[in-house]
Amino acid sequence: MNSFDLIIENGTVVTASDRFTASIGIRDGKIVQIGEKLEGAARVIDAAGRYVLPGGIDSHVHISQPQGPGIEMADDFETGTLSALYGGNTTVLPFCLQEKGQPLRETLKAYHALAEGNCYTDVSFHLIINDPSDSLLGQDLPALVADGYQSLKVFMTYEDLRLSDGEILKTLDVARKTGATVMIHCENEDAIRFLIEKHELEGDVKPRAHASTRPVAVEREATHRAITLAEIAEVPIVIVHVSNGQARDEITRARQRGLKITGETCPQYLTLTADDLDGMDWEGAKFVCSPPPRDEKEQEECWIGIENGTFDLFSSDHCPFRYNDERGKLSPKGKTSFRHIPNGIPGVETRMPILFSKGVLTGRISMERFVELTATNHARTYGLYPQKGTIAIGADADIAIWDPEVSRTIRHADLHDASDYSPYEGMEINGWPTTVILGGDVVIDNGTLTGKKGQGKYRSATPRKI
Ligand code: DUC
Ligand code: ZN
Ligand code: ZN
Repeated sequence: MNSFDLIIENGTVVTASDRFTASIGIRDGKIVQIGEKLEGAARVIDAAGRYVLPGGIDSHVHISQPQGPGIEMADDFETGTLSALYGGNTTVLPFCLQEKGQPLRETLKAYHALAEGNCYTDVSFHLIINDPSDSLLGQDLPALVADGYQSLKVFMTYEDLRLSDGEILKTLDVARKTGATVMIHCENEDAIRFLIEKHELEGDVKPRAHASTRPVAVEREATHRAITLAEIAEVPIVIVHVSNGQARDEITRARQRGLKITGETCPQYLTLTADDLDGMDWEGAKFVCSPPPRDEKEQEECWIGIENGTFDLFSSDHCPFRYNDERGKLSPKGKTSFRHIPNGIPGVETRMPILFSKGVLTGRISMERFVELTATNHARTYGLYPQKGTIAIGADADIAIWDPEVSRTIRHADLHDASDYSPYEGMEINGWPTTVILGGDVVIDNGTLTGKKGQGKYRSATPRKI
């Protein structure tokens, strides 16, 4: 009888802290041995010349989230996780949006029903708290955190989602007591409203105005306020999708004061600019997301945050809408003003190849830092470590084998999400994950899908230690 179901040999194994050549022995979905030369497996993969990394974890994706009337997100759990898998991810963390007044257990039940049997990767959920009533904060949320739903997002923007400072404080207080992890979307809604009205009065309604009405100051102020609220509530927080140097510096200063702030940035802030929203006709709508892409100087500031450790997480904020579609970016209402264009861009499949190509292969960051930014820190932050996010004995055998010699041009036609465009169309990329292993099963085999829908499972999370 074989000792292993699968051996991966001759590859360069990289974790957040180490790099070594070794064989990995996998049995019953777990990594059971790491050694110089292993023998006795049903299948052996020769990974010579390739990197053997923990499967990617994208902790910021939106899938099947209900939108306003007539608008539909492009991806469901099938297409969203399939696209994630082809981009080297083995776990994604989508958001479950609480409708106003909806009990959180009902919210979760609805998303579990959407995910069950449909996922190609493992999933774990974040909650979006939209209605922090006394009963939600007093009973429902603490019970759910204890049940393994340990992360939640609150918004400082979007008219129908934003929480007041008082509501955020009360939510943070629950997080302090329960060990929940709070992610905060930092943009000042009142300032945005003021600017939107001004631009519309001047007849400036094109997609580019989306960026002008959400300037850096709007994000910097809200980031500072979120950090201040966390300081008052005495709890760590995650500042998501940081787009610029000024917001990044708020995180740096907070850490210098001893606060535990986790920072996240995304590919769009390294590679896109507000000028992309200026496309012909309404093409700029393809790049409408919040916070918006900035300029080349701010791209560089975000790179600095990646290099110097201010950012702990590199996520996609995958939030896909179709472009040429009345239910997407070109909705009848969306064509009347930038303020009605659905916010969000696809990117779960291209997240890691972009950072690998533009960050690792250019020498800006090490392979170890790449692993930390794209897998390990996500597992640590959201209670999935060490089962996920590393290559170690006892961990889930979730592995992506990267070929640094592959050269590709990003074409949406080659991607697997259900949108109809990529904001990164035409970008030249070196390096791509060619083989992906989920729970010990080869699910992408040299670029060919061998995994099955439903193979990905829900994974509950462990709350922060309090
Ligand atoms: N901004 C968000 O906050 N969420 C989804 C997409 C976006 O652009
Ligand atoms: Zn957000
Ligand atoms: Zn988001």
